[in-house]
Amino acid sequence: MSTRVAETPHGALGLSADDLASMHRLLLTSRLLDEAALRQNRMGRAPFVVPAAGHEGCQIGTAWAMRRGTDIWLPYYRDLGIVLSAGMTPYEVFLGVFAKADDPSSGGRQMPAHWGSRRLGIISGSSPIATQVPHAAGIAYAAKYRGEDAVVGCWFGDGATSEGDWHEGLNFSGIHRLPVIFVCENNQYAISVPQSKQMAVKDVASRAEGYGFPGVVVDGNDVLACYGAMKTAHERARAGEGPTLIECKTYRFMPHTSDDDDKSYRSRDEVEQARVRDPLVQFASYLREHGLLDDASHDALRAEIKEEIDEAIRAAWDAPDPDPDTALRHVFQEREEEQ
Ligand SMILES: Cc1ncc(C[n+]2csc(CCOP(=O)(O)OP(=O)(O)O)c2C)c(N)n1
Repeated sequence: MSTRVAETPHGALGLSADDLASMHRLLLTSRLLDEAALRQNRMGRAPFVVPAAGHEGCQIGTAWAMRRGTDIWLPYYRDLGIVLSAGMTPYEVFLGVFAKADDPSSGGRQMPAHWGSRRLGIISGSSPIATQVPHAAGIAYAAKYRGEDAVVGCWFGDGATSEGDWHEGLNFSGIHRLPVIFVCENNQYAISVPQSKQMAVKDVASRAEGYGFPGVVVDGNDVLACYGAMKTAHERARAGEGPTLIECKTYRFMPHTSDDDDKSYRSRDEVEQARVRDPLVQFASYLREHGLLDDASHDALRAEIKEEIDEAIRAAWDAPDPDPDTALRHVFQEREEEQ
């Protein structure tokens, strides 16, 4: 006898089987794209990549509560799953990886993974961590002031919460009850520095109390739990009740970047233990339990996405490089005829 949708955990959250299929596609696209980008780096074709593997559950889970075209996205460098959810295509991601002229983030001028897209409402970020937090507060303030319906999503790591910018952004947002959601992807490390050397509290979420709004802890490897927390926060923001801080406990499976050697600060055993809780494996198990996935459909989906990624790599690799004469574009103001 089949379970009625409303009786399932996803049904209780208002998610349909189609929603779950789309979320699963995003999870797999993020993971396979991440692996492909690292291969491009090892082949000498991509100077620098930032792995996202392990974070997909909290990225796609939280992003799913956001509205494309209405809400504003402030991701950080590890947020491949966020920008894919916002609508960035694998081709656009690889334009950035290869620093091509049509890279939507910066026309090939920024480091890869410094996401931005005017079309999608993704606010371009800087390398200094946590600078997007006061930006998010300011954008949310503007939305509230203008009476716009936009909710601002702002993502960052646990290390970002050690920055003054982070505290200032949360404080301002709390005072003005702004429509902003702060999502901490707590992977327990800021490069090599473990959480215990960054803060004297167990949960980042507990810091929200100091700014006068709720802080919640969720299992960042549980896609539906992350979605549920973000959905509640989104409803609060739209109802004028102010910000929420969501802390997703997760883990980064790969080194910090393609230039990092994580063997110097964490054991292989620790990494293997964390992989047991892989958000993709858990989500696929959930789908199987509910009769929404089997081996054949999983294999077919993987093959289809791999082909899409291979094609994106081929097309992005062949795309034109930026014209050296435009190297200073977006750095200094240009005269009309130079643009
Ligand atoms: C203000 C500032 N200090 C230091 C750095 C160097 N840095 C780059 S990423 C990073 C770690 C950030 O860790 P976290 O916020 O936990 O995110 P994660 O990389 O773990 O996803 C550091 C220290 C920086 N970019 N900006």
